[in-house]
Amino acid sequence: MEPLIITVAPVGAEISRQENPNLPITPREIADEAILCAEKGASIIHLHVRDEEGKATQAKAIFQETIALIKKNSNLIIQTSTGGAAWMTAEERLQPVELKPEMATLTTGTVNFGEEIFSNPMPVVEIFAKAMVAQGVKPEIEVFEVGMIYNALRLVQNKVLQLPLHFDFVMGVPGGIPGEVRHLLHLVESIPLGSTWSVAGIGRSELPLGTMAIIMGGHVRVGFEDNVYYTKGVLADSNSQLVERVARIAKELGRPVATPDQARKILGLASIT
Ligand code: KMH
Ligand code: ZN
Repeated sequence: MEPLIITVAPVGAEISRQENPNLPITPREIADEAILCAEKGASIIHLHVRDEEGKATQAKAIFQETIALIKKNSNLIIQTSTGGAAWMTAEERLQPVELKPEMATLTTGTVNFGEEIFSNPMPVVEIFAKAMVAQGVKPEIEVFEVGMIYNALRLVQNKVLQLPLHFDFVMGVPGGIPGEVRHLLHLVESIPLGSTWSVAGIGRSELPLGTMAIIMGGHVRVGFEDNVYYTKGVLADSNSQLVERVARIAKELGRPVATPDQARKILGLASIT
């Protein structure tokens, strides 16, 4: 099996310090956390940023500052969010792609998101996909529901995107596909042969689904964006604690953990250092 790519999603757009006081917020805090995660085995950072008040923002300048700090002390693959927060406009969400990160997320459909709607009509998805292709940014297809796989494949049919695609199954969002193993099996069976995939289990599904992915040859995303607990009722001290656990389980199961350059090779990224 190829080495395991661990993605860390340390911030997200929705989590606050009320839910976990260890949430990194400023560019410096996010970068410091990212570097610790890299030391523990992460090879990709799925990046959201916050403004001075701690509110989610897609402002290019804050992304730029955070990315520069991360790159100074790590070789992490930068994957900027284009999901942002559900209340943002599409124009706002797309801004970080102009910075030409190695990767960016591309959600290929609309989904209920707790009390909100995470809106991604296909014309908007197509604009996002074309912007990524134009900037040489590899999309990670964010799948909150099985239909989103087929929407992504329609973009391939229409020659907007090319195979092989890399999918991330975000499972357990209230309103999206539940974080259950039977659904993970169905998602994996639904993507074309030669695709790569990772799973981001929300809340208590993070660990079991991540473990399944290690066994099945997929990849794993962990971090406070998805889950702020280490075990039931016990908050995680840091994102790196969650990364370290996945790396440890992978090693126990005989799966090596990818370096960022190994991850670049697996994902077909151009920029092997
Ligand atoms: N915050 C969610 C509404 C992404 O980063 O691409 C969307 C999200 C997905 O987090
Ligand atoms: Zn995100």
